[in-house]
Amino acid sequence: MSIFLPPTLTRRNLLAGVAGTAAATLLPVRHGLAGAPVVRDLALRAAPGRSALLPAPRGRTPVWSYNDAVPGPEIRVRQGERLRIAVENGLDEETTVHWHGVRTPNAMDGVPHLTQPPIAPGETFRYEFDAVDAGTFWYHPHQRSFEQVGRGLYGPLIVEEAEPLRVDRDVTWVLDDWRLGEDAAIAGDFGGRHDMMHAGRIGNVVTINGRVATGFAVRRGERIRLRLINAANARIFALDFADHAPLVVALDGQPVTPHRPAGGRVVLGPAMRADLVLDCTGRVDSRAMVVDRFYEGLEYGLVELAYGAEPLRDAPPDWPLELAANPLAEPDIGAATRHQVLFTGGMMGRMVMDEMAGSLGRDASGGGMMGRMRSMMGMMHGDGIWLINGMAAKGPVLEPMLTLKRGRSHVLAMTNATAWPHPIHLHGHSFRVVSRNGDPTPYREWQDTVLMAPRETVEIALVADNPGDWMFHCHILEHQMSGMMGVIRVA
Ligand SMILES: [Cu+2]
Repeated sequence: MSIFLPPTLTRRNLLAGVAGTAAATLLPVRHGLAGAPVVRDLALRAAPGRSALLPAPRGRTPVWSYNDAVPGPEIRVRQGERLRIAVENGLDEETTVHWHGVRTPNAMDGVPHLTQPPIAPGETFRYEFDAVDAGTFWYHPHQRSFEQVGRGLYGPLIVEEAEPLRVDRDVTWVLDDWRLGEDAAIAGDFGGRHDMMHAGRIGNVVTINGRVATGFAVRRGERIRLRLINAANARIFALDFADHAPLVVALDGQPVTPHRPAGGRVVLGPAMRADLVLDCTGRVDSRAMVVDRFYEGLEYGLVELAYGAEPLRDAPPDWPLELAANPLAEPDIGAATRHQVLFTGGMMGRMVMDEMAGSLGRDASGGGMMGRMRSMMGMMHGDGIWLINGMAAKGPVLEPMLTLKRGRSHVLAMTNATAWPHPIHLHGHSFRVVSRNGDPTPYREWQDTVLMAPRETVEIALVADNPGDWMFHCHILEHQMSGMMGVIRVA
């Protein structure tokens, strides 16, 4: 581990604030004739650059970025508008852009070889899709993501509601985790076997909006909509806002019943987002550290809320907290077709499978899964480290692991028979998380990426209403690259 950063719990200097993404907001050109959707024309260029991740006097870090900024420019449009985005590849290798969480037509989903040919160096690909859902989304390459995202290629995509939530400030924090050397350069050991077998590429420097942050200026009484996006390859965050009690109002862009997060911590696996309503209830001139507590024994202070001397108001405002629902089709659980999905592999994977097959053996209801797990025990060989339903993905062209009948409701009963957490992402759809370990979830939240704990079973439900071949994979990018992905066909 490096001597520098993330900031320690005792750090009190506020020299480096949270850099806004606003400076880099991409201002789209608007078109729109009566009756036609408003079209937003945008341009992104992926290319090598340099970025000041660390405060001076550290040098700028060589990165790969969009429009010479980390994160890439915040794309901000209104719900119902059409985005037309020309992506130019200024890298020395192929790339694509995936619009994470946005329900695009299949051909616009940005998966190389599956939905489009990769964009060659020097070439431009034009993406075009409608912003059907309001919410907090993001964009990143889907080509060698473990290195391209890891070197800084990602940016926020915000779709505003027709009637946005009333707040004093709407703020985006894109979280990332970097593995930097003493020279502030990114360690070049992408795709290392140890990272693939274990928790993925965990770094030693955490940034908010591309900067190591120490202070975030707030005012007493202020209400902030805080949009959190986890753009890290592998780091999971569990943010504790000290004496504050933020309300979660949306997850993965989709509105959820406003609630305090379980245990007071906002947990975000890679690719996941949460919209919080943060009422700044601290005293003037006080400080409160936001602490990331996910990895036990490795807690650190992410950023300090720094109260100014002037209060905005004495008590939190009495404004509505509910967001309007997006136009998602409601799955009919009773009529749904059920599918089993089993995740296996990784370090200590054999041990967990033995243990889980044993406990399922004592539980008559576990029958099919037990047989499946037993039959898979002989398959833990070859160069795939992670498997879905006994298959480790290899190469760019994949046959579907499941076909979902279009227009129908489906339940995916997923079992994580590994010793590691996995954020599982389905492209092209949002799904309801309906149960965990057999217990109904309190909010039946819509997600596009669901974090599964080791040994956990999770049921998700969706209407398969977006036709095409869709990626289904772990968003720990080192797990994805070493087998933990598949294709789900909607036809
Ligand atoms: Cu994983």
